[in-house]
Amino acid sequence: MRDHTIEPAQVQARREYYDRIDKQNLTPLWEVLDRLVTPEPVSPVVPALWRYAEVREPLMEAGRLISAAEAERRVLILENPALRGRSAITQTMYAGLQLIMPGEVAAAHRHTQSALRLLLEGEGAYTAVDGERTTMRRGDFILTPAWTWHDHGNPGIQPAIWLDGLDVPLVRTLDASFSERSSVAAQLQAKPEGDALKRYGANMLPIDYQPAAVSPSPVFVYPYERARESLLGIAHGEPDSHLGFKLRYVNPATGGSPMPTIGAYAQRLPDGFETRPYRCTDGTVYVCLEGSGEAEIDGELLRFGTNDIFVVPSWNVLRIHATSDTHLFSFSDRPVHQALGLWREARE
Ligand code: 1HN
Repeated sequence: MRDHTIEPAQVQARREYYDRIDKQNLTPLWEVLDRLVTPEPVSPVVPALWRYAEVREPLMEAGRLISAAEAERRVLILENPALRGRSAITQTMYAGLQLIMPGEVAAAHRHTQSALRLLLEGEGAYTAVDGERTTMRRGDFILTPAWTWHDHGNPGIQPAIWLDGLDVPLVRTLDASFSERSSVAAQLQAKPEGDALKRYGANMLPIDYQPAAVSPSPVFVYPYERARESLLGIAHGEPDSHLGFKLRYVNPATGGSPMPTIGAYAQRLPDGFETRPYRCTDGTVYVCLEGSGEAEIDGELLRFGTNDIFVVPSWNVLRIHATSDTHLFSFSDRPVHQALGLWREARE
């Protein structure tokens, strides 16, 4: 509302009017317009960090309290402190830590929410996506695109812990959640392990492959080994002053994001590197895969080490200071912003 001087009687008359129309579910726009249409994003989301060493213990405790079979998915949700009760780490994204103990399976289901996994600890577990298994190694980025059947299992001897990232809050906002449980716990292995990576992930595509207009990547796993090799292989060049060495994961058939609603990134900051102040509209979840550092988010300092997870809200100014050679994985709803013409960044 623009500044005007008004009489006390007028103030009173308006208040009575607002109270009256309130009962008809009517609200005057002029009282809320400034909060709706802000000159720049004003996110209610707050910067937050989860130290792996501190969440690992309660997660292992969940392993003793409830089976994967009973829980369906044994996950502790990383809730943004400003969004408690909403299963959200940003306004559109969900993050959680999932534990699967040796011998356990998490039964097959599918849903319209898109999901990613990033293995943090314990090797030997697998995720199966539409009939193809992928054994998860640390740092591997694995997709379960919308409406694909997926189940997990751990035939190994170590507990497996990974980060789940999903577009749950976005799909909820759109009221577009559908899901289905499979009649079988574990999908039949219709294809040998590694099939998709060979067909689609080697700078080649099947001769007659045509991606649909809105299609997720046909590659289900982006091995960390490969991403790491790329990050190290470009280290001879000049790092970007705001981003260090940063690459985005792509759908190899389109050059677009791995999934329509979720973008994912791998970043290397050499020891001692300090990024210049940077902001973008996509609130972003970061995972430290290697190294350590300090993230300064709108002036708040968060110290992170390996396997720690932190969240940077939309349009918050981010600076990262690497205190050793640091590799960060991150994900966000950037493809949604970009598809809708909403994405912006600012570099100081
Ligand atoms: C889900 O399907 C998984 O398949 C993990 O492992 C976390 C969080 C919300 C909704 C579905 C999984 C999930 C989820």
